[in-house]
Formats: sequence, C-alpha cells, structure tokens
Amino acid sequence: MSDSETVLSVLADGVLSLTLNRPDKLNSFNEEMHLALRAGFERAHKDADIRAVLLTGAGRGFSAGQDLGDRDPRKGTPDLGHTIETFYNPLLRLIRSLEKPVVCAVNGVAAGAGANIAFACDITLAARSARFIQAFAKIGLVPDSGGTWSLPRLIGEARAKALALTAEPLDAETAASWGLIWRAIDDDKLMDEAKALTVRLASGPTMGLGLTKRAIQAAATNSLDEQLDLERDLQREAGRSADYAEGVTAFLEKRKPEFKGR
Ligand code: T3D
Repeated sequence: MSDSETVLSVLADGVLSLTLNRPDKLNSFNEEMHLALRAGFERAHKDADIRAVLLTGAGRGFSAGQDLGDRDPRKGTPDLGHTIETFYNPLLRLIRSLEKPVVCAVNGVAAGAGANIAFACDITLAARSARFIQAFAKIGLVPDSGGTWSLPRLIGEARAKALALTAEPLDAETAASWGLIWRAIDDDKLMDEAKALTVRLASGPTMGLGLTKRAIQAAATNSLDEQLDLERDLQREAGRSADYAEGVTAFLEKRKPEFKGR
C-alpha cells in the first residue's frame, strides 16, 4: 500500500475513495501518482471489506493525463511504449478486472489519459462544468488508456474519430447524451450524489454485481451463443451465493435484504 499524498485514500462504509491529489498540475500523472493509484486498486482487489471504489480528483480538475513536465523532449526522447506498458495498461486492467463497482466522479476537466480512465470506470458521473478532451492529437500522440477501444464502442466510429482527431472539448451534458458517461450533475451536488451512489453499491450483493460487470464486459468480444453460455455459468455461480439466498429470503419475508457481499 502506497502512503503517497498524490492519491488520498479513505475507506468508509465499504467504499474505498481514491482522490487524485496534484491539484496544481490538474492531477496529471507523474510516476508517484501512478504507483499510488495502482496501489489503491490493488488494495481494492485484495480487501474483502472494500465493496466499491469511488475515484475523483482534488481541486478544479479530474486529471489532465500524463504530466508533460516529465516529458521535456529537450532532455531526451522517452520510450512512451514503456510507460504505457508499465503504468497505464496495468491501471486499466485493474479497473476493468475488479469485480466490484467502480464509480468515477469527474469533478472538472478530464484530458488525455484522464478522460479515458474516467470512461473505463463502471459508472461515471460528471460535474456539469466538466469537459472531456482527447488531448493526444494536440501533441502528436494516439489516444491511450483504452480510448481507441472504449470510444468507438461507446459512441461509434464517427464521433470517436472526430473527438480524437480534433481534440475538441466535449461538455458533460453531451457526454451523457452520447452514452460516454452515466450522468451530468450540478457541480455542487456531484460529490454528494457520487458518494450516495457508491455507498448504495457497496451495500449491494457484491458478488452478483461483480459477475454482472464481468458479463457485460465480455459481451464486447463474445458471440450471442458465447454470451448465453456465460450468463448460464455466472447465474449458476451467483445462485450459490449467500447474498442471493438473503435477497430471495428478504423478498419472501417482505423486508429489506442485508447483503454481506458474499
Ligand atoms: O507520456 C506518456 O507516458 C504517454 C501517455 C500519455 C497519456 C496522456 O495523457 S497524453 C496527454 C497529456 N495531457 C495533455 O496534453 C493535456 C495538457 N493540458 C491542457 O491541455 C490544459 O491544461 C487543459 C485543457 C487540461 C486545462 O486547461 P486550463 O486552461 O483549464 O488549465 P491550465 O492553465 O492549462 O493548467 C493549469 C495548471 O496545470 C498549469 O500549471 P501552471 O501554469 O498554473 O503552473 C498547467 O501547466 C498544469 N497542467 C495542466 N495539464 C498538465 C499540466 N502540467 C503538466 N502536465 C499536464 N498534462
């Protein structure tokens, strides 16, 4: 577990809140922040007391992607393939493979990898004032952090290409209406709503929610037949969980279920 101040980490009510915390640099990623965020998601994988994750940013931005201060070309040519392999790809894989809900509260501008990390989360809310920018085109790079995978799937090739080739900012309302995120929310209500949603998810049937996440993600590459088989297998697994027994018992007894996440 990293004790870096670049990502604030708080566990309460089954929710691990991870706050990107380099506000002076719009929470752009340096190596320390990469390692700290990764440590947060690794902890979420291992710790059964964590039943949902809330990712957000401190200050006026969510994240401006890679810290370009660490990429001064006058000091030499970096191997960006190495940094993608070492930092961004493992992070994306940790978020997608975590079988617990990951909520992202985009509190302000999300640019470059910052935008695509937000799109990789399970439920993404954004402040109405937030903007999403595929900033890569402005500096001669290619969208990363899964952007070339998630954008066409979420919004289709025409919109994906236009965003990626022009680097034009997309406002939160439009991002929601296009299906890139779940909802745009008034700035002053964003964190309350995001916290309430994450706490609600953390008190849910964690195993069933995790298997649901796995199934929906698998649909991107499965045929219908493969997906039907997967649903059968996952339903079998979910049907053996204590939370399923509790859910049905509570329904029959006309009371609220008390899920334990098992
Ligand atoms: O390198 C690799 O490992 C490959 C992986 C790449 C992944 C990527 O994410 S590449 C894309 C990198 N990100 C960008 O290109 C975005 C750069 N930032 C911007 O275009 C703008 O800052 C924004 C549009 C995001 C926000 O604009 P604005 O006007 O609201 O804020 P600002 O004034 O530009 O920024 C505020 C401060 O944050 C400023 O510092 P200062 O002058 O007050 O000391 C600015 O320099 C700093 N900042 C913003 N973005 C970055 C940054 N510092 C370092 N790196 C940044 N990416």
